[in-house]
Amino acid sequence: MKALKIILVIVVLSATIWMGMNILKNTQDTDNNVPSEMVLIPSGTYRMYGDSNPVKAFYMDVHPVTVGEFRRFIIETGYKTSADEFGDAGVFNQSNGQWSLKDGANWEYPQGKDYPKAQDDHPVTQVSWYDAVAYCKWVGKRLPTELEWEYAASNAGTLVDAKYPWGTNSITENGTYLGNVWQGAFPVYNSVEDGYRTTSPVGAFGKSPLGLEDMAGNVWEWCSDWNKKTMDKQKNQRGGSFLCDTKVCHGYTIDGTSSSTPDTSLMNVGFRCVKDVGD
Ligand SMILES: [Ca+2]
Repeated sequence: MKALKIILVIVVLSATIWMGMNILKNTQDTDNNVPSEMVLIPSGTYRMYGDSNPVKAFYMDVHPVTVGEFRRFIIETGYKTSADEFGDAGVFNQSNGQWSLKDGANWEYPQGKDYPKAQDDHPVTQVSWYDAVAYCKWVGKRLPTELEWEYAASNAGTLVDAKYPWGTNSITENGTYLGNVWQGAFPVYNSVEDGYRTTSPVGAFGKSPLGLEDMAGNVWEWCSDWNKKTMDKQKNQRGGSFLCDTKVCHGYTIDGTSSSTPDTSLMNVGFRCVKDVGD
């Protein structure tokens, strides 16, 4: 009888330990520690510019940093953006198709003070690379490398033959646009078939399979690294913007690229942050 009790205790203890180990394993697999409003991008290998690169797992913001989020940063830190230091920023005139530096244009008034304020749920623009780095640091994050950005856009390397982060080669599905880009004759006629002449609220066009929003169109996004084609004079940008027309600028593909000097602020460039797993 005593032996039977001992066997029973051993069986119960073993079952408890086994269940505990499985709960621990499942917790690790699903990563319940994903920060709010971020997505876990799993580790893997990704080919970019002809080289195969290992990529460590990281967390990425679901959407570009919004005007509302950036406002909190400005209010709480008193930070002065590059555009506010210079007193002007780059604005694109959709009537004549010209870029120019416009007095007073900044993160709050991306088209200048004679246009309405940017809405809180839209991606912040008119931010330099320095501004983007300062914001990410303030929230305990960092900018993604170009490799990390493209790897995330490709759904962690699983989209092999797709041009776009949603997994197909078409910008529309059943007649509905899947990203905020330019329709019409760039640069002078924007037919606004997708509903937005400039920026759109983050997430208005749905999520990628990994759960990321606005990885194509809406605004270009700063990356952390220097652009090799410009001999390290400019910083990389990814994702394309509302000014991208398929016939002229096809930047909103997974591998579409752009770059600007780090002090540049433009009305179609924003950013999102990433964070290392375990930080
Ligand atoms: Ca549009």
